[in-house]
Amino acid sequence: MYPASNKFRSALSLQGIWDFRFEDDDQWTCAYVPASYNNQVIDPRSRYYTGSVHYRTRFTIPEAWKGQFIILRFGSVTHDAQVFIDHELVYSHKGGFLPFEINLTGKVEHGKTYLLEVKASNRVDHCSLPVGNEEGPAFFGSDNPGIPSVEEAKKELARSNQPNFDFFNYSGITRSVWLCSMAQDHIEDITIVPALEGSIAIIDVSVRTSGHERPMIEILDEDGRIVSLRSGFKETLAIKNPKLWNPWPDKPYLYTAHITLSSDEYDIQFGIRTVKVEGKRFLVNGKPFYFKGVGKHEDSAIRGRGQDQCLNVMDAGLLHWLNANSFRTSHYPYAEEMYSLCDRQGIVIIDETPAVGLNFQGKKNPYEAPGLKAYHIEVLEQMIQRDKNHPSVVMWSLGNEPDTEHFPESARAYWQELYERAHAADPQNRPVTMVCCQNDYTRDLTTRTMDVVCLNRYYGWYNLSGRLDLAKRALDQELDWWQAIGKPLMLTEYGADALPGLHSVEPEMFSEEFQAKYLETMNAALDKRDFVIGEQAWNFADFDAQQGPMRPGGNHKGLFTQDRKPKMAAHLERRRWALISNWTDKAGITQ
Ligand code: BDP
Repeated sequence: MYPASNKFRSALSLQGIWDFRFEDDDQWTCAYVPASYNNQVIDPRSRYYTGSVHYRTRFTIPEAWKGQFIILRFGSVTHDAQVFIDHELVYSHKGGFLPFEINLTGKVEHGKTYLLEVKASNRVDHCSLPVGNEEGPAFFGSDNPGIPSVEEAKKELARSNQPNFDFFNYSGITRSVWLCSMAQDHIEDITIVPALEGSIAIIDVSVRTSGHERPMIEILDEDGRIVSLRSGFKETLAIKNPKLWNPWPDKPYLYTAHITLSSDEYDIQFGIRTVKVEGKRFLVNGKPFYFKGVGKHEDSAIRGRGQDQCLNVMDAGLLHWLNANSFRTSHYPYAEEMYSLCDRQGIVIIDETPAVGLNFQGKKNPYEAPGLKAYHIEVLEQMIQRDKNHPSVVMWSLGNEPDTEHFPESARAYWQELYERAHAADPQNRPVTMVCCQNDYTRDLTTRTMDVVCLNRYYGWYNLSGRLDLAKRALDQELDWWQAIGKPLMLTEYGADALPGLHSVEPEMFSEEFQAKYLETMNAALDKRDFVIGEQAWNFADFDAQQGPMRPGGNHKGLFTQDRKPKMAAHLERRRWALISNWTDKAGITQ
């Protein structure tokens, strides 16, 4: 559970400037935690370093924590972490986007100061998530296969980090580090499942504790009034005429579950809302919902992928400004604080695992990587466990743009198992999807098995480049094909790079005019289709990517620049989305 401070619990943040060094250095320098080190540490190695770096700080266990249960919690370390206390290895963790906790109870003395060291590795490979490409080339290398001198030089690439994904491989201690204390008898986990029966909300609350005492469960409204209460480990509570959590601009009403033991208490905010796929519709609170929004990244100029609450508040505000209602956490689970903010701001989230890059363009079957599936399931289940109570989360994305074309049978078997695991792991049983790469869709056996068909399409950009007339025709033809599949569909990515300030009288590639025209053209194809339940432009803002011939200073498909200034396309979407209600029912049967 997320760290809390109250009359029984303490959470001390270890944020600040830590000692930092690259693996082979003996000298320490400084790095701020939480943040990626790549931009802040001015060193020629910082940007494209491959391997491990070390961080070091000291912490003291307060005298007042005697007899308490004590944990050290990392929001995330990208990608792999080894944690040492006074030079002794106490924990190893694989994966860069989810929290981990180290139980220090009984292992530390009160009043004593300890040296905390973290060794963080940023290597990615065929078995990591996100996926690295051991052979190279990088995602956007123009590698002209076959040139002997290039082939010779490329052998060196295999030794370095070759991300098989289009975002910068930001590394380090990227999210908050907390030292937490609570009573030995404490609340370990809370699960909340809301349902609606007419005008009554039925709320199942399960509480797991470390002891035997029955917890008290109270539900408070936004004015702090108790609206329902019971004691027990697994209880059903009812609220008459509940106020629902609805996406902005409706009110995202939040109740608080206040759970108490004689030695502990924990408050968790939750919303009463339901989600369900029915026929061609995506229902939120029983009403057809239309996704308007973007794919995002955790990305900013100085902190890199480092947790940044100020930026999150600004981004949520800009999503409102756009008249958007949703985003996808492309291509990894984001910092927990963003989900709580979206609960409050009424922003709908498609929550994605870090499974990006399972695609080697047919040169290799990605599904044969040893141990990958088991690890993927572990990450998926941990993400669902972490985010299960957030009303903002309405759908799980198992991964982004895997190969479903060259190894269609392996793909179907692999993703089917993950799909089932996601449904089984989610107490709220939200819809599950996997985001489909632009490919020969007629060969794809997987995408159609998901609850919602989610497509990333770049007609007019990576193919039929610049020819929006033909791009529209091609998208239309493909949408005809999906229509016959009979599932709800959304575009989870479509867009064009626009270099901010580059203009052209006629829309030409890389100009702001082209980006706006591109989105307008594709939107027109979506508008005609009753089974299209949403549109998420790629991307919210320009973001940093691996260097390459198509990435001048990063990926420029943002509606905003990296420092959040709107491009022409942002104004276009803002005008468009003002006219599309959240509750647009394109199939038109209910209204
Ligand atoms: C898609 C990927 C996304 C990329 C985007 C692009 O899902 O990560 O950034 O294309 O090329 O293939 O801009």
